Amino acid sequence: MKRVLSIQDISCLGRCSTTIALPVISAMGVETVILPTALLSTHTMFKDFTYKDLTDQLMPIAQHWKKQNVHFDAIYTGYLGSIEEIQLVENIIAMFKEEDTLVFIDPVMADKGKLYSGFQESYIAANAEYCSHADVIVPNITEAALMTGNVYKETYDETYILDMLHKLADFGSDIVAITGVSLEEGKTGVYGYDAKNQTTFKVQTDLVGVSYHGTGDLFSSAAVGALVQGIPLKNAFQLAADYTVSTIKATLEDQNQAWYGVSFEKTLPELSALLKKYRMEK
Ligand code: PXL
Repeated sequence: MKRVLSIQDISCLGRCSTTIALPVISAMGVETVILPTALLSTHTMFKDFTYKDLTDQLMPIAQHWKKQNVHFDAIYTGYLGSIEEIQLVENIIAMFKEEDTLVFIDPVMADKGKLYSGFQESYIAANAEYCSHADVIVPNITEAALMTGNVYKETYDETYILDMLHKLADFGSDIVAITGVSLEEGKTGVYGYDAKNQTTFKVQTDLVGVSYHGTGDLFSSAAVGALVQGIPLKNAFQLAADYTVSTIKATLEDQNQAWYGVSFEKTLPELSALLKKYRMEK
């Protein structure tokens, strides 16, 4: 069985980061080891959330694992709470990265043109430098704009996206994929660049027109779960995008939906079906 290390916070209530990565990647038949970067009562869109920083736990936990000779097929990082944590996680990646370990970085820090609560401007440059340690990075448009120094735009054209893809590729990862890119009416998706082959790729899904918290984490988790099982890049992203859109639609239909996240539990059977389909196409 493949094994992924997921490094991100635990937001106890709110369905994001670890509470998405653990069930979603596990449901894809992949062992999911978690390294929590912080413990929050909820994610940061709630008012008055509690925050217990776990920076001092990261290295002792990693060193204990090192003694167990554990191997990770992928290391997936999401929300990291501080520049200090970024630096520690860089060391942890160096400790565990082997030739066949995929390093997948979701540089979580912002959306809709704004940094998430709690992040300072200095975090942007640190996150950009951190991306150089990845094989794959998946910023959303806001994160891409912040890290490249481009102006954040709500309406844009292909040139704007391509310019950011090339600038992001200069940070050093092999694959750069900007999420939430909508270049056609009624459609959204991922616009990617493979720096080794100097080729671009696009993945498209329906644009549902509502946005829910945690969809980025859902997309990344599904993409990691697919990639680590050898599903080719474009198919892995298509699977993740299809699963995310299907979950957004299911959330919209859910009479009892919670405002704070997606009802991804409803669509886990669909994820299994998608995985089966793409495994057969492999
Ligand atoms: O979904 C990204 C995310 C993860 N973790 C925490 C967050 C957010 C986004 O706001 O607040 C704690």
